Amino acid sequence: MTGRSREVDVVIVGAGFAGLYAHHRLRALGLTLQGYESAADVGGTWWWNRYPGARCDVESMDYCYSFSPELEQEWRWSERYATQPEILRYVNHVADRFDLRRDIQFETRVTATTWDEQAQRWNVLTDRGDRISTQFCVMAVGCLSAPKQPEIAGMETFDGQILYTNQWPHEGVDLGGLRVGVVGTGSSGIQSIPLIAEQAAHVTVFQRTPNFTMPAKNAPLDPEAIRDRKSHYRDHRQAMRESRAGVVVPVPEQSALQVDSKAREAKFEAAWESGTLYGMVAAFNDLLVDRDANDTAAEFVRARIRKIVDDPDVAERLSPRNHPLGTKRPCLDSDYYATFNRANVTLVDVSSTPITGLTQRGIRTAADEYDLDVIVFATGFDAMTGSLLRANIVGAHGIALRDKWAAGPRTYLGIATAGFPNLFMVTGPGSPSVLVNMLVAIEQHVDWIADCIGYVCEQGSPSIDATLDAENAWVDHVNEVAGRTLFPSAASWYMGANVPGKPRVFMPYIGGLPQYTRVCESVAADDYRGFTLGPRLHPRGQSSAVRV
Ligand code: N01
Repeated sequence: MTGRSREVDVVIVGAGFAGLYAHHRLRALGLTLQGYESAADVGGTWWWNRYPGARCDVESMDYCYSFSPELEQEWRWSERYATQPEILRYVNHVADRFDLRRDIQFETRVTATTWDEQAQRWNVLTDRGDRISTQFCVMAVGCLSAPKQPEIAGMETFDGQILYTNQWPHEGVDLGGLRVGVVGTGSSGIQSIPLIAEQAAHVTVFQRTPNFTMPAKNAPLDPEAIRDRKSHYRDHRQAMRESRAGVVVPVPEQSALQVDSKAREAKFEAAWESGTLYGMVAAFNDLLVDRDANDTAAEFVRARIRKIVDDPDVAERLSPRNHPLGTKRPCLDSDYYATFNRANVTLVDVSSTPITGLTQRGIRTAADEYDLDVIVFATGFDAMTGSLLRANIVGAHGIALRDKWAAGPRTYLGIATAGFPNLFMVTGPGSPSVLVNMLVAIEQHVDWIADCIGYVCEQGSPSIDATLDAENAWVDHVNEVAGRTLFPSAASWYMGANVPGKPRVFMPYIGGLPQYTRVCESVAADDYRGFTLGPRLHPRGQSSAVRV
């Protein structure tokens, strides 16, 4: 039913991995829930991103929920890196198994979220006319779900078909015999280009920034390896939680500059062959903090590109030189560099000759015009803040989140932001989020949020809000830790640099998952240090949410 007015304890925005787990966890507290999801079904990013080649770059057996030992035993992944359809099947299985669709209204976007000071509650409006009053809001909106516009002139003039990797048609697209242009060489472009090249008559890749990508070495999962993992899954999950990036990677102890070139080469070689996202950056302990050390890794990858790509000019154009390895999100690929050896693939460097616009027939650059039947934009997202800001959140004293964050996001622990009581962000800016295995980050956040809501209810208080002092100290810490690394030197989406006009602030927390989790746990153990409870509106125990 849409267009209704009612009251609940918690509104959960989003039905991807984060939103679904929030439903599971908060329902167990006996709270009344209302979920909203703009897509037609569950899955979040995996519902939208259906482009050819879309698959995860964290290993399947790590990129899944750990909250249910039964679930992890019964589900069987088929490949080392699962495809988007398989991940979506998994999400649907979880939704069915735990009856998680019950409180979710699909094809409904939250259009306004306003704090009512008097009632100490949020009023939520949707594009289908729903008006709902809720004590708590959990924003499970994803870090990479607000598509970024390509900012290219003349989009409406093109006579052919325009496709976006992040809104790929569900029925699929037959690119056979067509001239296809692909704009963008981040993870989405790098995954899709090899498959598009297998179908299309010709593919022209418009590359502004070459990216570092490593071979995924994807393969079917060995039944013996699955059995082995399942026999000690619980221990493995614990090891994941205790690891810096939420995946078990040996902790490097040596500097890249303290070993001879032969030993260094051997380490990089092993990392390259491991087919893991974190292998290269974790080969030595100083690759993300020392430019000279990083250069050794970057040069190893460039040498690999020269080895794979036949044409030395194309190899050079594919070679990243304007940012240290790992400071823009690295990619895992299947045959990306080798794809440029195909006769039907052309690489166009649009940093030296920028795209000036779309024309009726294709894409015009400062140097040439390319006739195309289809243009695929793999141009990315307004990362980390875009999906939160489009919910038009207005907090205490009528202050809009958009205004509060005009100079960049400010949060306490990446979970809360002062002046927006009872509003929780799952993997918000200022938390490890996109730098770690998202599934581990999501479960840690949702568990913390559920405990916090339980605490507020127990206290009989209508609200909880981060203090400005705690938030300022956390933001300083996030910046200070980032400042010790090479990350701020890259024009990355981590920095907001991919969206014109967006403030340049390093958004995720880079201190590592274990350190971050310890801080969250100590905050909770210390009666939610850095938060204040709102004055009781009713006698103790009578807040509108069900007591736990
Ligand atoms: O987006 P991106 P994405 N003219 O921002 C280019 C996750 N993910 O969708 O670098 C020309 O990385 C832009 O160029 P530049 C993962 O975290 C995961 O690929 O700004 N080019 C860049 O090359 C990933 O990092 C998976 O100079 C333009 C590209 O478009 C994140 O999502 C799979 C342009 C955008 O790359 C985002 O990845 C997919 C313009 N006007 C995504 N505007 C896996 O799990 C933008 N570009 C494997």
